[in-house]
Amino acid sequence: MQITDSNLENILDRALKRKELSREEIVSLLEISDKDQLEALFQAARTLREKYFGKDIFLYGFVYLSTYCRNDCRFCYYRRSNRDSLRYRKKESEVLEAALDLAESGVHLIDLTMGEDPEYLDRGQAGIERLAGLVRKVKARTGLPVMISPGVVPESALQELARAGADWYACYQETHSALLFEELRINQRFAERLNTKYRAHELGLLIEEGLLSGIGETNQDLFLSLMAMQELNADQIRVMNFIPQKGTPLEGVAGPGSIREIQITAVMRLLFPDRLIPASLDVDGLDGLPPRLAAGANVVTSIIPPGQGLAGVAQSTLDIDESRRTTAWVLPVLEENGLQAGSRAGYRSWIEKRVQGLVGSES
Ligand code: SAM
Ligand code: MD0
Ligand code: SF4
Repeated sequence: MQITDSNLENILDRALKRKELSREEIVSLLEISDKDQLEALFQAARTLREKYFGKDIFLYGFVYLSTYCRNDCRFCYYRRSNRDSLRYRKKESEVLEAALDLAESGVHLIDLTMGEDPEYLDRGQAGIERLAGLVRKVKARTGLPVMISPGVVPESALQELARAGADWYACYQETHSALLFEELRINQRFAERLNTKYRAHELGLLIEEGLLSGIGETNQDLFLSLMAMQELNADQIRVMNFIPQKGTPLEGVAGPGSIREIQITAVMRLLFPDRLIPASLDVDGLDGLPPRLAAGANVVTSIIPPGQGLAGVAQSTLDIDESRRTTAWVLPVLEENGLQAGSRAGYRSWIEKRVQGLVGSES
């Protein structure tokens, strides 16, 4: 049932005061389809972002260092069995060059992402040390915080990565419906993926949790996910619309309308006003940035240096060699939207505060 304007106003008022919202209320926000009501939701999300972050937006450089993967996720272009997909494994020197380029362009963090590449993950200690070596060098050369997105790894590997100086561990559950998870992430274990994030937190790494939207989830499932993110006390949370990929079993399935991701982003901001919430360039490219910022996102991710043969994940090529996934294109968009890049010191201090909060915390 469509929510009334006065009910919506009441819910948004309470969200602005950080009062807890009920399951029905949260689901009703996810169900809004009226244009004016959506705008009211986005306005509230922007107000909360401003309250905790002012006009500051953080920028993440993205280095997809290996597109080899031992997994076969149904939605993913880089799934093991997709012969159509572009495969590469960047050399250390290439990773460093990309990271340095990104650092010079003004990003706040380098995200080192990979498929679950057997060369790194199935070679015991040697593979993990190689990965940890990359983290250490990227950190030393760029002087920037590093996020690592390697997929599911054992606790000993997390330890090694933390020792190498990784600040963040990103690993997206996609959905918190175990049933849907099993359909999407074939032969992977729901609990293992989730638990790895708890272990990472215990080791002092910040964590990013994420969802796929338009992949068969209901709004009740989304509610479950939001609660699971709260339980996990995730430091950064995200949602990305499913983009159908050539050569995969879901190739012919229509993706959701772009509003789905944007609306969920705004609801995330209401429930997690003080967390980092990305607007990824990896879904609708640069043109998709303004509506995501308008929905309360405060990080721009998937900034990729052109001309280096580096790929995106959901959009493997969109806007990359046109240089439109660069800070040079992103910064003017921030300004047009009344926003600005935060300072590096501001980003560091946000991280430090969150890490402090982890010390002695139970989650
Ligand atoms: N391989 C590691 C893993 O799966 O955790 C790390 C990188 S993985 C490629 C990063 C994320 O990209 C996935 O968790 C998923 O949320 C997102 N993704 C992959 N394929 C996508 C698609 N077709 N549409 C939208 N997002 C996608
Ligand atoms: C992004 N393409 O931020 C990246 C990726 C992995 N940590 C992030 C999904 O959109
Ligand atoms: Fe591999 Fe990650 Fe793609 Fe799954 S989402 S197939 S783990 S790269």
